[in-house]
Amino acid sequence: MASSAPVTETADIRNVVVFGHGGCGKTSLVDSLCYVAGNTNRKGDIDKGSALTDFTAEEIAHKISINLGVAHARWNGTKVNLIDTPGYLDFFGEVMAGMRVADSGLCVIDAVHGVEVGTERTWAAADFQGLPRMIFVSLMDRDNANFQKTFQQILKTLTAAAIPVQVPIGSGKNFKGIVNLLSMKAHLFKGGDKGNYEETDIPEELISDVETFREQLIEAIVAADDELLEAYFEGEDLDPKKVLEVLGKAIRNGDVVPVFCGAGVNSWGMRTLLDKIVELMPSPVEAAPQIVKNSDGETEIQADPASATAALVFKTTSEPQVGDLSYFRVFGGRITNGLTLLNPQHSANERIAHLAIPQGAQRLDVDSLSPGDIGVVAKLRDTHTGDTLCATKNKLVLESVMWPSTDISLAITAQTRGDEDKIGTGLAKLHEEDPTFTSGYDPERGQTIIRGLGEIHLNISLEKLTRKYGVNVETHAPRIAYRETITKLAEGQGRHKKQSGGRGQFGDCYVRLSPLGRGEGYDFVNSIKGGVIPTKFIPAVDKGINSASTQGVLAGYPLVDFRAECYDGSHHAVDSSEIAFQIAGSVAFRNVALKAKPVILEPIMEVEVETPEEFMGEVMGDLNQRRGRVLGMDSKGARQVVKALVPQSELYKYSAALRSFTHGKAMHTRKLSSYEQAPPHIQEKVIAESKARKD
Ligand SMILES: Nc1nc2c(ncn2[C@@H]2O[C@H](COP(=O)(O)OP(=O)(O)OP(=O)(O)O)[C@@H](O)[C@H]2O)c(=O)[nH]1
Ligand SMILES: [Mg+2]
Repeated sequence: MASSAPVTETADIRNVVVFGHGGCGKTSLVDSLCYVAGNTNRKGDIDKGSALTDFTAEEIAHKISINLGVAHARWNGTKVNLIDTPGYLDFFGEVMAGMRVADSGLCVIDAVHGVEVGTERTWAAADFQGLPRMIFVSLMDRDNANFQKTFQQILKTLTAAAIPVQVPIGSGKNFKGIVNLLSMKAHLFKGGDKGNYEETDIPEELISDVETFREQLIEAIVAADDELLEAYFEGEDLDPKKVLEVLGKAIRNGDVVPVFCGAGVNSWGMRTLLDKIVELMPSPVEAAPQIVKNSDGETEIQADPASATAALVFKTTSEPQVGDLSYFRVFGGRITNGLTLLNPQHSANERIAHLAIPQGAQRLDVDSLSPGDIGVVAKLRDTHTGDTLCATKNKLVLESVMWPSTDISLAITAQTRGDEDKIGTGLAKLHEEDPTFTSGYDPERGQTIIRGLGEIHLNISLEKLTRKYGVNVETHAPRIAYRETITKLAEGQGRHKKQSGGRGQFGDCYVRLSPLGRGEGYDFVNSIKGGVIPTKFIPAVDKGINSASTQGVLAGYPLVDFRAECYDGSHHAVDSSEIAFQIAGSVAFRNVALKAKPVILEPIMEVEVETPEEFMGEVMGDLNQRRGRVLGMDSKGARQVVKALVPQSELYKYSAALRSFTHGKAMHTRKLSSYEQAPPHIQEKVIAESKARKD
């Protein structure tokens, strides 16, 4: 029988989410940390497709992280769970999921490019989650790596609490080692790929720089503790153990963010980084209690074996040869293999068979998981990402992940007739794996629409659909949800009369339509005098007009923002009925709307583009071409933020265009702002397209 992985007690666990801009070296770092710790046998390589936490076919093909990945490094008796997250903001949901279950964060920043848009976005998410943090300045071995410059950007754009605890010795090809500012020793890297180093005195030429940094570090630490502060001013030697303890507390309070440096690919700096994660980062015991919903309202649970059991499923994967896997973090109680847990959100009992801890794609069987640990289990029947698992007799629901909103969409059609059902099943499975991917048939547009965080996100989701479910789809621009409205007051009659043996049908109304302001919707006014239409039939007229307005008179788009006033009419004592007046109302609507100068409205998006200064000219020129109107500009660190109103129809594939002319350095967000009258040539086009569709 294969032996089980050791069970780690809560105090010996660190849950660290690794985050940062795309391509800054996170996955290589996680791989190195696990390799140096001896928890993997081979050093993975992104370019060879062998990195520990990038193992899906899409990740290997594109050489980027797409899913969060979990691996662990056992170091000095502690299990460091590393949650490697993607840097491309198209996969931001994974970052939010990783942060939700971590107790601390390691922000990776590439020493060549410094702080980038993805660094800032993910940093803000860590702020939101209240995570204590460390920073690792990576790629110190690359040409043009610049620790000082990167550090200044960190101070300016991320946090004034950043303080180096290491400084590099050399950079680029001359990167040789680091000075540890806590021990005041130099670590000169030896050859080999295990990150071994020789401890020596600090090189002469670095001493003055190092002393300045050391002083800043010590002052920041002693400021967090009265006893240390006094000892410092008295000129006493500071107890290194006490210094570490206070530093740990300052990090947990967010008063200090220590900055490390190195190079993941050759394992340089990994050993000290592991030491410091273990010594300084919080264990689940130190994490704030979780608020959970229960039958009485709310209660708190803690990472304690005696606490009520609750685990949050933060990731689901579904691979053809492997089946469904659920990754979860235990927040309270101990979970043992073979236990049956309740999923309260889906009222399902789930048996935890083959309890395991993840190591990249691998699963290592384990007998039980302590509170705070991260596990993985196969074949849960009704459990999806974001669900809670709790004891069957103590129903609890943990707060789910804050998923980012999805605002990019594409229309799809099956490439092969008859594949529609398979596509539907596949799309639903993709959503179970990734809550930021959604899909559905939109009756107004008559299209199946997929939605996500960006074009890369959607394209890669479709690659998964093909690989896993064997179906191919074609993509199209989603039809724009145009609207119609009227621009002048008009009035007229709607009459419905039918006499075909037996009881007839009779309804007759006069209606006045007048324009309302954008977003004001529909309003009905009854000004019938003397009962020419009996009161009981008035709601039918209203209903007839309202339902007819869902198909406008120009191109069949909903006609909005108008008032209908019913001011005259007639009825028949026997033949009048609700249905007859409803039809009369809809006839009146069609007659009058045509006379009220109808126009097409187009959706206008509020777009925010964040770009380095150097691309401002191109960004503005391009927005102009897209009929954009700039609302304002703001600087944000070294970048500019442009706010503009742009018609939705001009934004198809905008993120790909933006990425291409800014070399991936800019990003945008968008949200619906309003509807505005489309220019005449667009109106003509929309009307012609609608006619062509009808024909
Ligand atoms: N020279 C050098 N190259 C590195 C280092 N770390 C990573 N790389 C290379 O940089 C590229 C990106 O590395 P990844 O580890 O995939 O970066 P990432 O941050 O995980 O990327 P995403 O997850 O896609 O955001 C790969 O080609 C790596 O081999 C390093 O320390 N030095
Ligand atoms: Mg990665």
